Amino acid sequence: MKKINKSSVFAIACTALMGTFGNSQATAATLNLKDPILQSGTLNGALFQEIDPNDPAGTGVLQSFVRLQSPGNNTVEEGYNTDGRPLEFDENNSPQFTRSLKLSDVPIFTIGGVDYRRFLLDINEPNATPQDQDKPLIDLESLQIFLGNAGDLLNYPTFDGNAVKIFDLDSNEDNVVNLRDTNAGSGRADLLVYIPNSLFSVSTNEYVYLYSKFSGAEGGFEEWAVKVKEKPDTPPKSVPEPATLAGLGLVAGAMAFARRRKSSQTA
Ligand SMILES: [Ca+2]
Ligand SMILES: [Ca+2]
Ligand SMILES: [Ca+2]
Ligand SMILES: [Ca+2]
Repeated sequence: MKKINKSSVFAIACTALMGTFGNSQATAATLNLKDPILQSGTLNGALFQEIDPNDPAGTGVLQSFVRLQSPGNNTVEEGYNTDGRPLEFDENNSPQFTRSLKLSDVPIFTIGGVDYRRFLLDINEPNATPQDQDKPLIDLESLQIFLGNAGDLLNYPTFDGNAVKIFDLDSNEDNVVNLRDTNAGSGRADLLVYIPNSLFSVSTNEYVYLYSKFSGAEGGFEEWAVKVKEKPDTPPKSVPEPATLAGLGLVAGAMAFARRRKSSQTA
């Protein structure tokens, strides 16, 4: 189980309190993460945290389990992950990008003593233009998570009775999260979403279904992932540990130096 560093916990805890009190009067709560000032907050029990462009978290190749793209000039997109075909909404048809996801593959992080399952979102929106400063903005209108008894279920939202909804951003009111494509382009996550792990214990179904809906969606695809594949620059396992290599190099260097000194003295 991974731990989050204390400063992030503090930041999340503070914004959690702010969010709780700030939203208590609203009938439709909005978590505004589009402005640089607020980088994290809670909405209906979920924690949302933007990834700072300088933070190495989220770098590498995202292994998406659902990829969405608004069709044509439409700026609304929705969909969910499954191995089933044909797909119902705006999902990418490739089994590499839209596929089943097992709960055991969703990592658990402990924040402030509470366990959460973590999902990554990569937003892919156009850059701002002088005419339209809002192009990089996008709104997460819906986020629902289900546990299903097979990986190829279809027919959202009932899934023919084979899935149980365990989280709904809108379960109490019509909530929305305002977002910005902070890490421009695709291939780098923009947002971490933490869902309380306790919610996942209501069912023994092992397949996770994540349905999301965005508005203000333009340009490239949005994708959800749980894992980032590191760039393939790590050495193969047969190579000795770096410390061993360094030690050998030092010994060899010292021997060569001693030999040179000896030969220069005898000359
Ligand atoms: Ca991005
Ligand atoms: Ca946009
Ligand atoms: Ca909503
Ligand atoms: Ca987009």
